[in-house]
Amino acid sequence: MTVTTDQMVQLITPTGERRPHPVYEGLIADLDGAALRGLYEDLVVVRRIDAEGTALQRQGQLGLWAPMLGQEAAQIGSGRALQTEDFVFPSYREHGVAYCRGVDPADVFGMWRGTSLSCWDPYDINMAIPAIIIGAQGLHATGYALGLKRDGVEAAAVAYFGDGATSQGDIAEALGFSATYQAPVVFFCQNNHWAISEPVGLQAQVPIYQRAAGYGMPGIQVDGNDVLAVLAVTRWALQRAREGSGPALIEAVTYRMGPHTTADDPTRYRPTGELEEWRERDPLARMLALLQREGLADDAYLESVTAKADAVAAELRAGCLALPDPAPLSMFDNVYAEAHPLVAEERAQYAAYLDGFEGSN
Ligand SMILES: Cc1ncc(C[n+]2csc(CCOP(=O)(O)OP(=O)(O)O)c2C)c(N)n1
Repeated sequence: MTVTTDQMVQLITPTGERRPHPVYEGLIADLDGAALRGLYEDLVVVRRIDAEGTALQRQGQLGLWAPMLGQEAAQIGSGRALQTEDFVFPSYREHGVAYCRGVDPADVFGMWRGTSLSCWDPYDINMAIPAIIIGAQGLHATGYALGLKRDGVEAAAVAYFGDGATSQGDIAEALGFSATYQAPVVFFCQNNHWAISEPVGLQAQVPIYQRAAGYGMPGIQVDGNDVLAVLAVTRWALQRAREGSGPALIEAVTYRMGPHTTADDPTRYRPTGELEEWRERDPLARMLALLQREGLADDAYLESVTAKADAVAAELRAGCLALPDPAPLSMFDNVYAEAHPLVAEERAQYAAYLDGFEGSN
């Protein structure tokens, strides 16, 4: 079941025509030809980053990968709405957002390759490490946003999560608590239609964005395959959060075109024809059609986009293969900010265990 409504914000039709909107059109009025071309380049590059992740996993270089294929516009539109001082709390699928935050290519794969317990230093890019516990990041974002408010900092926190996460208590608590305290947090739900094998319609008896009303915050449903609409809507929600008007819930309606992770086989649960239906709404094709209509996509530009994607892919691959194996005991280093007796004991036990191997000294 596809839960969309006629309230869904859309600024580009699937065939690349501009669609007027009384509120959100004005929020992207600053985008000139160069900016539009930049957004398309971003979409192509992050699709390539994602494909590289899948290829590396298939070649045995990564243990696992969670593809974002199909969700590029939701991630680039929202990621490009962020300002440097905003702080992102992602799930495990936000590779496109990480790219917008300027992640070091060498850091993209650390957790997936098993050379690190996370992917990046959160304070390098103002983005927390990937959350594997479904929905936990909603609470982290809310707490961080309350800190921003108390410190009087004009910035916002953003929590990214999937449709399945809305059934998790943590998200319900985060929505309730942030509304009570008017925390500057934007809840960005990518409704990609599947929580592994559970279709969204099973758990969402009303469209997800409508739940916001019950918490006393605005809820907006946006076409998640329309990069301009997502950018406009996220700019709006972030700005009102930064200005002290409290949280908002965005539901970006998109589609996971690949498997849940490289360990999943969606042909076992996906109805026949659904993928083909969503291929017609491909976020990259839509933006390219817009550029072509507006005379912004000549051959030289398209070649430059391909060259950029090739360069990023080559850098990522090299960065991945060069990731150093960690010292085994380093996994105990960042469990707590300060020394902890239980961690110290576990470290000592593990060190003794490693010492027991022949040739270890
Ligand atoms: C608290 C918790 N329960 C269950 C899981 C197992 N799990 C991993 S992904 C997933 C589905 C998540 O779906 P959704 O929130 O829609 O995000 P998507 O993967 O589609 O981006 C589940 C249930 C988990 N990681 N954490």
